[in-house]
Amino acid sequence: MCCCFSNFLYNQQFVLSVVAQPGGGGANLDRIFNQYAGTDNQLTNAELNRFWLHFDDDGDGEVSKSEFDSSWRQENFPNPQNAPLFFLELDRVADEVLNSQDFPHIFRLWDENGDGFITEREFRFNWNAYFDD
Ligand SMILES: [Ca+2]
Ligand SMILES: [Ca+2]
Ligand SMILES: [Ca+2]
Repeated sequence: MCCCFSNFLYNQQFVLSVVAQPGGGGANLDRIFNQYAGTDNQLTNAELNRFWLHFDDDGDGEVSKSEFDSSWRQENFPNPQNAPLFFLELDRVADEVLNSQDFPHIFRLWDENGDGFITEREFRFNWNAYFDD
């Protein structure tokens, strides 16, 4: 009984995750969101900063274009041929690096209702808008 129920749950989850994948990028998206959002299922400013800084290979607090391009490819994120363009979109304070000057702007753009948290819906919507071709 207990076992059947967990199988049932597993199947439900499986079906949901398959349905939720638009064009194959969905699995990555779920993984990223869950990894950084934590148990409350919402991204704070600090949590989104942590996501951007995971591109910072040399740990100098700034994401250079080459760090961004190579991490984007390594992570198997969508449309790596467009990574240079994504970098330009994210470089809100245009100085050819992504750092703490840019992150709050990106956060505000992605936090659609301005409540200080990015929900999975807000994240998915903006991720797809910015990074799908
Ligand atoms: Ca760096
Ligand atoms: Ca910048
Ligand atoms: Ca929000």
